[in-house]
Amino acid sequence: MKAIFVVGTAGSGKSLLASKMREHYTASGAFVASVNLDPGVEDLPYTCDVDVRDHVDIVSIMRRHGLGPNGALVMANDLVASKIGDVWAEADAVNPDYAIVDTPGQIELFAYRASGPFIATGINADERACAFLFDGMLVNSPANFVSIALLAESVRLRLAMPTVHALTKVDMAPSAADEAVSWSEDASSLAGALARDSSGESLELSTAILRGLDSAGLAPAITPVSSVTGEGLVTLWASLARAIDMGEEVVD
Ligand SMILES: Nc1nc2c(ncn2[C@@H]2O[C@H](COP(=O)(O)OP(=O)(O)OP(=O)(O)O)[C@@H](O)[C@H]2O)c(=O)[nH]1
Ligand SMILES: [Mg+2]
Repeated sequence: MKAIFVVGTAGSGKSLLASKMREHYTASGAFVASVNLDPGVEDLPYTCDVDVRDHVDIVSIMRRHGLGPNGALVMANDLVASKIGDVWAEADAVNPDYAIVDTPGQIELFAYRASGPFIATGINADERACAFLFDGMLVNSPANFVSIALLAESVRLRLAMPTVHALTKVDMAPSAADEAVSWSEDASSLAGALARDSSGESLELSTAILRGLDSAGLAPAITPVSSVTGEGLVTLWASLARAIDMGEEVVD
């Protein structure tokens, strides 16, 4: 089994992209299991084969602990780690070629909590890869780009998986997407945009972070995609295939 984790900030397009990924691998003849790790989601745009909501029930958490929706969501996300063994056992029983794992919007689960790496390494997969999504609607300034790139690296640091970066929703803001892609390809154009857009301490800080990412070879190459028009998806699938192969090389 190969496992692909779809990770990104809340609303960045994880679930819709996970549905397109399912369609892609199914069309290429593979057996796919879609795994939902988001206990708070109501509707999913794909058929879910393994669902954390069968193990963590947010409505009963609200009732039992007298919590509102936000408090219940925080508690539900904490409970995901304690139930993950059951979730992965179900995925193992399905035994797909690909498990596509849609993750919760609370990205701190993977970026900061101790349970993130535990969740990610628990699945019985031969190879793992991560698709990290930059929300096309958030990457609207060079400082935001740097900030999300740093978050992407925090997640990579924790999950230690080959990672591809996608810029989502490019159909909604095509010219901003072009700009963000040019920043991802050329650190000096990003540095120039930072200098035009900010000053003082915030310019110093964002420039220092960019320098750190760039000198470590970490400035991410991002593939612009739209899950609505399909733009860029073929390129993303190709990068994902390379990332999964990279995992195989590491294992060998
Ligand atoms: N126009 C456009 N809308 C998109 C695209 N991808 C996602 N959306 C929309 O953006 C909203 C959020 O998408 P989701 O796939 O639910 O995002 P998510 O990251 O799973 O959200 P959470 O699980 O709540 O963190 C939905 O209304 C989607 O239809 C895209 O490529 N283009
Ligand atoms: Mg979602």
